[in-house]
Amino acid sequence: MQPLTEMPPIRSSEITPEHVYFSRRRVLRLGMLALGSAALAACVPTTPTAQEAPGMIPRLNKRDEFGDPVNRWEEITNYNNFYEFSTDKEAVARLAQGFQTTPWTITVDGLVRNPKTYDLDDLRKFGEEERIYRLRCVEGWSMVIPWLGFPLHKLLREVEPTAQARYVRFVSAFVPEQMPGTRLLPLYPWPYTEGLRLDEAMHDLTLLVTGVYGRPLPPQNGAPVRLAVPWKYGFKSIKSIVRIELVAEQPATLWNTVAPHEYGFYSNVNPNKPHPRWSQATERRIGELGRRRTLMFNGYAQVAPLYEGMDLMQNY
Ligand SMILES: Nc1nc2c(c(=O)[nH]1)N[C@H]1C(S)=C(S)[C@@H](COP(=O)(O)O)O[C@H]1N2
Ligand SMILES: [Mo]
Repeated sequence: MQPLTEMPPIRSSEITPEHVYFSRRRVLRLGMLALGSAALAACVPTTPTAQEAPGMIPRLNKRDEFGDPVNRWEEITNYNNFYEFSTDKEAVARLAQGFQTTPWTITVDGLVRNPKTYDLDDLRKFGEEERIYRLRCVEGWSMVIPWLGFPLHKLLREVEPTAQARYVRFVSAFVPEQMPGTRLLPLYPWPYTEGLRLDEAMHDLTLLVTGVYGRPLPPQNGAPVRLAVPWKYGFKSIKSIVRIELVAEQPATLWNTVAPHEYGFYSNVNPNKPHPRWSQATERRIGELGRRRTLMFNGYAQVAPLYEGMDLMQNY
C-alpha cells in the first residue's frame, strides 16, 4: 500500500493564510523603501505573479472538441468528489492539502506477463499530452477539464496482459491517518476501487492523468495519478491510484458494492437511463446558468462499438 514516510503531513494551520502572506510582503517592501535604496527596492516584486498567488491562476482560453470553454482552475480544484477526505465538495481541497504524494508507486500485476511497480519517474517515459475532456458526475453536474496524461493502453501494452485477462481493477490509496473522510464512513468498503473491461481500458480515450491546467495534479483532484474515462460517470475516474490489477472476472467496485441498483459496473453516461432517485436527461455545467442536455456516452459516440449487442438499459 501507500508507503508512509518520516515526514508528517503539512497541517493546514501551518500554511500561511493569503492575507498574512500579502501583508508580510507589504511590510518587506516598506522596509526596503525605508533603507532609501531605490536599487534594492527595485529587486522586490511589487505585485505577486499568478504562479505565486493561489486563486489568481488565469482562465485558460481553450475549448473542448464540442466547442465548450474549459472550466476555471478555481472551479476544477475547489468543487471535488473525493470521499476519502470529505463528502463536502467544497471542503475536499482544504482537507486534502497535506496528503503525501511522494514517494509514490503504482503496482501493475495480476494476469500479465511483465508485472511491474512504477514510480512517478518511471511513468514519465509514457509522455504527457493535454486532453480536454468533459466530466459528467452521476449527481447531475459537469465540467470541462484540461487534463495532462497519457493513454492507459501505453502502460498496459508494456506489462502484456495474458489471454485470460478480461478486466482491469484499479485501487486507490487508503491512508486513514491522512484521510478524515474514511473515518466518518467506516462501513464503506475501503480502499476505493474501480474497474473497466479490458477493451474499455485499452480505448484511446482512457487517460492516466498526471496533471491538470498545465500543472501537476493537486491532491483534491487525485494526485499524483488518477484515471479519466470521459464517456462514463465521474466515479469511474478513480483518484490517487496505487494498484492496477488485470483480472479474469468483473471486479467488485466501491459504488457498485455500496448501492448496486444505483451504480452499475458500466455506468456509461446515458440520458435515457434515470438514476433511481433522479433524471439523468440534463446536467448543470458548473459556471453556466440553467441546465443543458446530457448526451449519450457524454458526447463520445466513438465508444459505441464497445457495447454492440449489449442492452445498456438492463446492463448499465
Ligand atoms: N478514490 C476516489 N476517486 C474518486 C472519487 C472518490 O471519492 N474517491 N470520486 C469520484 C467522483 S464521484 C467524481 S465526480 C470524480 C471527481 O473528480 P474531480 O474532483 O477531479 O472533478 O472523481 C471520482 N474519483
Ligand atoms: Mo461523481
